[in-house]
Amino acid sequence: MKKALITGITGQDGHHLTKLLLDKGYEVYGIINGQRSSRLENFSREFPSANLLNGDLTDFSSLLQIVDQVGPDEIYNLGAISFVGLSFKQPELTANVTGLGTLRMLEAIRKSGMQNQVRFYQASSSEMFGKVRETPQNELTAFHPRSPYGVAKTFAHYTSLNYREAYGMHSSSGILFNHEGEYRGHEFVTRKITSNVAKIKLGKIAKFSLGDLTPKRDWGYAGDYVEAMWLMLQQDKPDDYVIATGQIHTVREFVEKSLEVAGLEGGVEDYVEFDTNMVRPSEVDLLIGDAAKAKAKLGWTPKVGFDQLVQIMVENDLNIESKR
Ligand code: F7E
Repeated sequence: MKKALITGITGQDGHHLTKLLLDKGYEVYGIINGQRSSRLENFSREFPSANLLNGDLTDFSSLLQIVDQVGPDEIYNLGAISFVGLSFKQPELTANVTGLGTLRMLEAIRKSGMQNQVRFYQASSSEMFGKVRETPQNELTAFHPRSPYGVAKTFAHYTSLNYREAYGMHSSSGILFNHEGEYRGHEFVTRKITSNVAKIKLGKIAKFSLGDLTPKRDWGYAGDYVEAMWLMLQQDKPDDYVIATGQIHTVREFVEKSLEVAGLEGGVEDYVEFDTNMVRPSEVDLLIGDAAKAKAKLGWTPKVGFDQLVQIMVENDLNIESKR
């Protein structure tokens, strides 16, 4: 039975990946930082067979000890300060967890003498493209990050590449564009929209607030994207892959579609107020990915499109909100 170790296991992607790996017969281990949270409780309830170990990406000795103890075949490094807005407020913490955390995990693999056995997945991000140099973005597009988060992910991406080249490690990075779904945190714009639209539909609130409605994103479904992570680690050779839908929509269009799915009449301005606090010091205006390499080499294509994604999220939130 293969063993997989996941950092960030209780997050959105950790949730989908744990399900995928358990279904495939893996023994799943995850690192948690010892703090109780509703996310952790929900996760433990849903996946009682997943083994949760205390450790932290800011604590090298805990990572070394866990890698030694578990002896994993595959490590998925999903743990990060992943909210771009927060990274502007806590840039040092973001650099430490999201950037240096990756270095610590790779060093833990090397120091445990397992660099030839372990396959490593790094959760790289389209935020590395930031102020985009070309459209659509692919694996060869130059990076120009626009946030402390994007900068930290760029450091982590190149560190993963360096460990591949310097030590021959099977270390692959998925440059994932925005991916959403029913386990998305409420701080991200898609979930913020769908949960508030559900509350409006149920008469709990009349309006909610958002920042800039003009940014364009390539939104996919997280359940599809974790399959790409797994596929990367099944290849003979490590490599980097863009994972995206190739479809682009504005934040405004996400609101419009959500209102339509909920059956709410009227326009965006009838329900949304502008919140200046949500405007970022530097914004990423447009992201759209070209996942041709992933299609050709991994046989990966997204199954869920934009309309279905919004439908999944709105219906999920209507269900949750109707029980509260
Ligand atoms: O923002 C705008 C905001 O926070 C999307 C993370 O998973 O994907 C995600 O990063 C857009 C931005 O995601 C609000 O300014 C407007 O332009 O949902 P988001 P993100 O920053 O694109 C990448 C690939 C990652 O790797 C990240 O970890 O929406 N926006 N009004 C707002 N955003 C938020 N959060 N809240 C608002 O009220």
